[in-house]
Amino acid sequence: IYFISPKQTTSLPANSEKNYEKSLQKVVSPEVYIKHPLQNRWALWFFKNDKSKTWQANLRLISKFDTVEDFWALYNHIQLSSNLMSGCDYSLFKDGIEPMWEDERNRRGGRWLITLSKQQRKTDLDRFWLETILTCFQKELFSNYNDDVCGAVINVRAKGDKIAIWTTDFENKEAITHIGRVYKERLGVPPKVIIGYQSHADTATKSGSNTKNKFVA
Ligand code: MGP
Repeated sequence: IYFISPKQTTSLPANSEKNYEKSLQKVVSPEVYIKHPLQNRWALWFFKNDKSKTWQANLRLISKFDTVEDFWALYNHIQLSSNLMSGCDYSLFKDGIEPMWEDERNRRGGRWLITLSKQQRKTDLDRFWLETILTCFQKELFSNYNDDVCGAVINVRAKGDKIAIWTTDFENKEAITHIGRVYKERLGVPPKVIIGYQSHADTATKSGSNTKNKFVA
């Protein structure tokens, strides 16, 4: 990154605006004035549990962004997950995909689920969620399987918080196992701790409290 010293600016040709702009382009790196684009445009959603309304009516779009700078501006402006009331969610999804089972891109999909103990809200919740978001942004991490990623969800719950990455096709074993392996590694989950992948269809129709795993990592 180069900066213009006062000396340089005064020595620029005073008569030509074009020349001035050209000189400026030479000395100021684009890094300084161009925001860093993300591979996708993302939408952040918020869910607040109001029992008088339907599940879908409780879901609100907060904002969309497609640069690193706009993400941090938003992230620094909103509450940390650990400060939210129980029953709330954040969902971060690629623009055009609604954060619900019913969306065309989620209908046949599922999620890698991280379940946290109550104690982990203090120690792990916020950093796991941020790491989940940054993992989704980094295209090269999921390599060829990036298109399978739909988004990520955090559920703040009294019984234990949950974080998940949602993918589009529960039959795409290759993509799912790759994403699961990378995700587990990124969070620093010890190898002996098993995480599970469940289809939304199973989650939506489950009768007991546990949905069966289609895959584990
Ligand atoms: P939840 O908020 O995902 O988990 O689902 P929670 O609160 O920990 O509950 P548990 O059942 O996993 O223990 C709670 C309820 O919200 C579901 O049973 C559905 O009624 C509703 N719900 C959740 N999701 C993600 C959806 C969705 O995508 N579409 C619809 N229509 N309802 C949903």
